[in-house]
Amino acid sequence: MRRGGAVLLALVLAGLVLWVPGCRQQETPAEDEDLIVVGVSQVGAESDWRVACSESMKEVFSQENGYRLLFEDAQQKQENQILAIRKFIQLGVDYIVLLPIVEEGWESVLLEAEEAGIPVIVVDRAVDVPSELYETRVGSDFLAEGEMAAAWLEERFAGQSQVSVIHIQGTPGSTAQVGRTAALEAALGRNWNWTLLAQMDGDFTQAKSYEVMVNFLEEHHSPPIDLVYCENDNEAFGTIQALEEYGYVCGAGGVTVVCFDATRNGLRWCMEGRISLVVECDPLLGPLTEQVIQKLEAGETLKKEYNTAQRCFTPQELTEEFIAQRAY
Ligand code: GZL
Repeated sequence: MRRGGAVLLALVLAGLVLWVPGCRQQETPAEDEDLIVVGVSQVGAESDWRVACSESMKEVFSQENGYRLLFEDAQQKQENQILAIRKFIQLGVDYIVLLPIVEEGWESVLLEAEEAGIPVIVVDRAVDVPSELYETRVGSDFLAEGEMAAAWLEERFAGQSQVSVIHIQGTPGSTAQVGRTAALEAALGRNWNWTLLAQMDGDFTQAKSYEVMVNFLEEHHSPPIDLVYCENDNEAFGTIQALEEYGYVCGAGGVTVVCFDATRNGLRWCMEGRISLVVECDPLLGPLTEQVIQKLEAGETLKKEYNTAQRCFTPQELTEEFIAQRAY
């Protein structure tokens, strides 16, 4: 019996998993005992991107595909992720998939997973631990994403004598925030005529970004703003809502707003012209994560990182037909 099968049995006996014999054609314990049990610790549901990412994980780690998925939503609290990992260890899952909220604070719990002999796969953001504590990371190159945005912005503002910038950051200490911030800060260093008016934490949510932008506009009596650099789509939604309430025009001839993710909603706001540039960051990480598990099952050696591709979108190239057919 796979270790995971013992987990399944334990879960059923503990009443944690409803054993529904009728839910499959030939329900046989042996078949279920062959399932690969995967414990997924997810950040939360803070953004459209995160919701799409979770759906991708649930879709790929299905019983039909040979998996038993234990999915834990941490409500954006690292302590809940650590509790979830410890639960997975106690249950003796076959694999732990960690989507870490921030980079720091994982060494002790990943040491526990290593001591339990459970492989850990890091997905999306990175963890700052000795590399032997996880098999690989599957996710984006966030610095490269930011550099794509910065290059477009330097062309957009070439020749403009003064550029006033507001920076809405993602969750402090998350790899997406670290990489996207580093790219903007490098651009600020290269362009002496760019002035950073404010750097505020939008925590990747629409509500927090709206709140911090309203507070800024109140406090600074709606100053001239040329560029708002938002570290995800949802921050752009909140920021633009606040700017428009204070009489700003966002888009051509007004405030240039750039953001990251390229969810359908983000692309729609860009097609309408309110967002000037969206940098794609693929949330559909389930299939790549499953490929990694299959490689581990086959005893294959892994690379330490598998990056997803990304591209930029501007209003001119977007249509409703194109957006509607997008997978997220
Ligand atoms: C990026 C991911 C970020 C998204 C946000 O890979 O970590 O977290 O950009 C999400 O939308 O909240």
